[in-house]
Amino acid sequence: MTPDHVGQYKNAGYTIVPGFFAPREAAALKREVDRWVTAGLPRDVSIPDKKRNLQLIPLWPHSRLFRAVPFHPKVVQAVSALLGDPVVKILDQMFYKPPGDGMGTNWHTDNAYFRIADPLRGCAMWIAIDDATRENGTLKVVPGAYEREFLHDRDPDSDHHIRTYLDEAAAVHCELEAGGVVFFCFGTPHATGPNPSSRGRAGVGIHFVNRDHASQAMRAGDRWQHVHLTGECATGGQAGVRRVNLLRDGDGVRLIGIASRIHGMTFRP
Ligand SMILES: O=C(O)CCC(=O)C(=O)O
Repeated sequence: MTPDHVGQYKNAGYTIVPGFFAPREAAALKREVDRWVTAGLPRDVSIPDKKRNLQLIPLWPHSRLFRAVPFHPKVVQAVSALLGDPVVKILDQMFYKPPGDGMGTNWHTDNAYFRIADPLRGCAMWIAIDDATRENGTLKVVPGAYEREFLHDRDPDSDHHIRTYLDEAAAVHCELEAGGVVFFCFGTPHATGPNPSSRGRAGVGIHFVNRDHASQAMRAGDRWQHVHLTGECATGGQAGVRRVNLLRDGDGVRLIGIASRIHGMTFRP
């Protein structure tokens, strides 16, 4: 993450970082995703008779590796530079588009879900798990639109998503080899295309927010994680730390425990 990347993020609401993860790291991430797909963990969230759009959310209960990813020094440096400290990770998810009938995810902004006042103070890190091209429906973003208010409706193609409608003439197709990353802020409209190709394509989205700009719902901690990456509550993800993070599972009820036990590892693929 260079100053140019940070400048582009602040001006355009997104930035693309090819090769963010080293090939060895990218291969480890893909192994995890392949394991979930083979085990049938992701759920098809398209409505019946549509093409398939498989989603797994959240990821952290399923993978020590993905619990560790936010603590990767490169990730901490990047989100700290983009959002300012203290940074908290709140969510992770994976979308898998099967070959042939893989369906895109329609246009939306993450702020339609998260609702923070300054859309630049929260971002997604979208990781290309497979090479992501225009042909297999890579991530698209609309530059410079993050301050606009986009109305969202129920997404007729999905059983729980919402969507907006926009003129996508200005959209940028973020083509990336596996391991490349797009950072985009909560206000940036984004979508993915269908995957008519002969190979599956997966992307992982991890969401971060500057804690001081979090919404009331985020502070309440019922729906999203509070994994402190920087600031006085940061654990570093290492064993032996004393701070307790109250992390809750998908039902929003179970106290998961001490952050060091949850995140007690460094990023070692
Ligand atoms: O990868 C996808 O299909 C959708 C990604 C996305 O919309 C998100 O991470 O918010």
